[in-house]
Amino acid sequence: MSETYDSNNVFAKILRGELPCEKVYEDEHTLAFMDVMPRADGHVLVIPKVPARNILDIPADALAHLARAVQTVARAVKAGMQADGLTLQQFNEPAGGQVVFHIHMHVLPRWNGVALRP
Ligand code: DGP
Repeated sequence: MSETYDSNNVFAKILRGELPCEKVYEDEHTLAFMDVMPRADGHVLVIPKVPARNILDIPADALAHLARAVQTVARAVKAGMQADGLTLQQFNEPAGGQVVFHIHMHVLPRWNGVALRP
């Protein structure tokens, strides 16, 4: 069963303007900003503006908006970082590696022969 949404998570605070972020993209439904612990140069996080903990509870329309924004950001990151490719990652619940409990997609530019930082 999915857990409930906690509006005190750091990404909710970023959305409310209570914490700063390095914004790279925003539209009516989504926000994208630089990850503070980047595992690659140009590591961006994309989040929906609606409160959703992870893939288990996000409404379908918000997921569709998120997917569209991820594609927009991925294209911009690949071009802007002159990357050879991209890795998308999204973690769900502590057992799945999730640390911040507002759904987010990692957009990681990749270069041939270059590993992600741990
Ligand atoms: P995870 O839930 O496992 O996807 O990890 C959370 C990610 O969010 C991790 O890559 C670090 C990043 N992060 C955590 N706190 C902040 C913050 O306050 N600001 C930003 N920009 N990123 C954060």
